[in-house]
Amino acid sequence: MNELVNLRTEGRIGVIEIDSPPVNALSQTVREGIMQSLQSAVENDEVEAIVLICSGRTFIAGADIREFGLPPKAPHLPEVVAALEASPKMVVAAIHGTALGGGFEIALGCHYRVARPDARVGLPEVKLGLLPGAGGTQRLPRLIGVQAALPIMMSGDPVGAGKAKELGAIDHVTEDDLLKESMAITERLLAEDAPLRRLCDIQIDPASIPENYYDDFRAANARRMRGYFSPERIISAVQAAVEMTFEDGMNRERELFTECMNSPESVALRHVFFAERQAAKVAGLAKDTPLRKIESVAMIGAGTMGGGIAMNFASRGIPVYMVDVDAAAIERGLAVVRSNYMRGVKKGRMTEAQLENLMQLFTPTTNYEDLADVDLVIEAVFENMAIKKEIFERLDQVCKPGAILASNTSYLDLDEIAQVTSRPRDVVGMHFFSPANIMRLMEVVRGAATAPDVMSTVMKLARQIGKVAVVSGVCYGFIGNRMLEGYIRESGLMLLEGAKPEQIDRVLYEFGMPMGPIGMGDLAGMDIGARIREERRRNGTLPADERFGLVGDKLVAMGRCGQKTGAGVYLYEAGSRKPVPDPEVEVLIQREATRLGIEQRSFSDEEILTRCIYPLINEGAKILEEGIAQRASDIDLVWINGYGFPPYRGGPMHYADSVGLNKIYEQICSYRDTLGNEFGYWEPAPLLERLATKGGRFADF
Ligand code: 3H9
Repeated sequence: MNELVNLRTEGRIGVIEIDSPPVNALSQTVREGIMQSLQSAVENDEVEAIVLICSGRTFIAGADIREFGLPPKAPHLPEVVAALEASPKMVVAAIHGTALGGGFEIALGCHYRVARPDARVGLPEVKLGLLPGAGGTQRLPRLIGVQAALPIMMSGDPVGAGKAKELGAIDHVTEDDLLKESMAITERLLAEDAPLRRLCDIQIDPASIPENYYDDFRAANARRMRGYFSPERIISAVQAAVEMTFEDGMNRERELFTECMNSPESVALRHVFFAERQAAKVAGLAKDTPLRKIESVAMIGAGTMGGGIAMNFASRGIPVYMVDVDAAAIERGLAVVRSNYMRGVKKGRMTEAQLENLMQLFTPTTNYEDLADVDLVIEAVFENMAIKKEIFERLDQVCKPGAILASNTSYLDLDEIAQVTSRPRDVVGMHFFSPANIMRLMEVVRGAATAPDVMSTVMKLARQIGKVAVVSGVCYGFIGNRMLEGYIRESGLMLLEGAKPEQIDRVLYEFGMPMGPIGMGDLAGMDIGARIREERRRNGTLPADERFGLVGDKLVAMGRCGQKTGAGVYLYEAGSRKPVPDPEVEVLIQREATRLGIEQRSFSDEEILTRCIYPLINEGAKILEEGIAQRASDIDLVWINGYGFPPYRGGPMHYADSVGLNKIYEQICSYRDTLGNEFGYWEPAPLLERLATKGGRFADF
């Protein structure tokens, strides 16, 4: 029918086949092709029923996201779905891979659905800040009930074919050849004179919805919904499916979809979607760069970090050597691993037998000679250059040629580490974020000498273990921690200047961070920051500013390291994570402020926000210009996946673009003039200044 959609007849069945790589997204050409094929099939007297199938790796993965924001072109997707549903001849969807968003909505417009066992269906629009806008909010509740449909739309997670069949979203699951079996089922349905099941004809009985259902649902999903725009609109659309006629419900869905599409949250989330796919593309790495084989891994350092990292590999069946200075240290580390996996058992995600099988994949050893054959070694000992160098010298002696030698360092100079080996080409940074078995981010640090095949292997491996990998060049703290410095520094300075810890934390929480910077310090353990500052004082990289990290240092000296000691900036009752403001800390801060001649005053929420977030952006601009990050969207991913920056703000660089770089530049200059710039804290990044002057955006750099 056109170059992307084909119609052929097989006996009395018309087969509409979509072939639009990579994921059969519903571009205008595909929509038009479906309409034309459907019309021809309906007009063709030889055709009695239609099977809709896709070639390539998947069924339709949704509307074509690249078309969002452009002027819409007919035929619109809701019309295509309506045409399939209204077809006088039976239409059966044959699903493999993923039927997502508009793809699943197309399937819901068909009269029956057949799927392969490994197929998945879902409505992930919420992840793009949208709602299903081609009838999904109206048809799915009619098909499987509100209580099954709403959670699918709210989580956006796909449902496996088996579960979908149980729910009634799929009619048949087949292991056989999908097309043949779908045609056979269609023949059977024709022979049985089965009705054309049109979901638009179903009415939902309002009495089937329990009292307070929507409020209870909101309360249960409050955390997931916080700050997001579309979830409340998804609920409204589903309510419309119950309370209105199908036609009115569709109109309501359209209104709400348009609101979502125009929201800054959706623009930000769509940016994140493409950012994730862009990040995998590494400058100077050819697509066909060979990969090294990774079938075994060794962890140097079996502490909490090492254990967390190792779990990523074991969970994918890759055996891991756990190396530490003595057996007791390894045992402690493995006990933590076991207890982490045990949580999965308790939640019903795995059986105890599976846990035992996983534990079998760990081999404890204190002997480096055992690492002679491993494909990848990851060093995760604490941040001390001398110790790291010693370890890499040992690894250089024992590891086979071609083994990848990685460091999990979060601050140190990877090139200096690489130079102690005879093979700096094989050395790379794999910087995981804590807890390493959960956090999605991995900074892949590309050293001056890191070989292309090491980069491509680690990028691919990161994806295999479910991480979002972002390439960083070598600098102090790489992308994420380098930017963190200004954020934390300013929160500490504002404490000295009179801001209350709870106000600072509230402002950042309300901005969308999982918690504020002060609470985060208490959670992470303030001794960690204090130790880093001590090391930096020694090597002369800490600003000569007595205020820098002062509150933290004082508290740590008093034994107040944060939650783990029951007290940090806040107090914590035994067994509780709830921060309680402590008047004693207030007195301490006031005393230090007086000693340093700092006048205490009150702060507006706006000032707290900009003083914390703008240094982040300013540092991001430097990182971008220096080429430490490949692109602004990579920086966004680091902050979203490593530090909990709210995805619906698109990451710090996208947020900056949305605020306007001129506004940010002016505010930074104003802080420079009012707060002083003795230590260079408020020196605007040259790139920020340039872009601000010409009305540019980071996204275009
Ligand atoms: C929607 O449907 C709205 C409707 O309700 C209402 C409308 C009125 N469009 O992820 P991958 C590209 S909203 C355009 O690496 P995988 C992607 O950018 C939509 N392009 O593959 C990449 O391109 P490149 C609801 C898309 O195998 C390439 O395909 N649907 C789309 O790991 C490969 O992608 C969704 O949200 C798209 N819809 O995963 C589903 N999808 O090679 C979004 C992908 O140039 N998609 N691309 O970088 C996915 O979740 C995954 O892509 C999928 C495959 C699971 C399908």
